[in-house]
Amino acid sequence: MLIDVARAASLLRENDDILVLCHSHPDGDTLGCGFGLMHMLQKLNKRCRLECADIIVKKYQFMTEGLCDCGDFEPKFIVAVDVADIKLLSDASAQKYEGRIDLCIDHHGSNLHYAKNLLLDASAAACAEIFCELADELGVEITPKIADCLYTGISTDTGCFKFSNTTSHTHVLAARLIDCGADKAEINRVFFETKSRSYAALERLALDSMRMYFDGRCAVITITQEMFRKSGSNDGETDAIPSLARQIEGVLAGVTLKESKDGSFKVSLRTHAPMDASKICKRLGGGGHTRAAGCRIHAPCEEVERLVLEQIKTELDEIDTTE
Ligand SMILES: [Mn+2]
Repeated sequence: MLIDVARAASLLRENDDILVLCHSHPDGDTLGCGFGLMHMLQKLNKRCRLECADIIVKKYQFMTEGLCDCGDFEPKFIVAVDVADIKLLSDASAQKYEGRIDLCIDHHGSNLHYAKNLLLDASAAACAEIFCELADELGVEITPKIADCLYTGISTDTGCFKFSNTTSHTHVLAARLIDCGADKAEINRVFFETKSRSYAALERLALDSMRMYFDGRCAVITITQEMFRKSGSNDGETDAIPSLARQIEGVLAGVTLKESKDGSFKVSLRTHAPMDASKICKRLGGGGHTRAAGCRIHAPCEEVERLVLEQIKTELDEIDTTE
């Protein structure tokens, strides 16, 4: 059932022993919302715990400061944040929590309505935007720590306010978070101006792998497990890779094919107008936003690339005929 912010706030107020779920391969938005919500709930003296299927890398550690460990309780209320599809929690968690998620707070238009209650704002650039309003409805003051969490969500999901999803409202909310004490310069330095040496090595291999198609309108990058081994990098620091292909002049569709340990491929698609990334990924079993979407394909690399290129070609042909 679709609900509004006030209803979501009262559900959270009425319940206790709350489990907060973030999506696997966590990013700044899902963790900013997750930990931001944890801080809010603890201000309301609730017991809560956050769960994420993958390791949370060091740069997100600051979000946990000041939270207390509520121990291992049996959850009575389960909230998923920034999770469009229950499968994005991880296969194991999807099985475990199927039919049990009480509330989902999300900004993906492609949300599959798997939760009992869904607070959805597809116009929000980041899910964290919704949490600014939620804090007000909960009557929780936005502390500097909460501001840091939510600002990180907004900044990372908008590519530091550069992506087309950024609205004037995004800036208004970010301004408010700065007034509440968000450490904007430090957050943006860590997330946008800093690369680990292993990541820099991976980025070089990624750029070396780039192939161009369709008169330079599509660029494809492949990240293999072998590249992780060679560079010393890992899956936890690949957030910035998908935008690389789209940065090339003339590219409308930037594709990243990332090999998982099980041999399947996570496809990330970043587009420029008029290409609809969400539409293409939906046809391949995934989803996302208009300019940033993804899917997972269980097939060898060449086959994955062929399937994705086929869909992109269809879109390009359509664009050509409507022009
Ligand atoms: Mn998000």
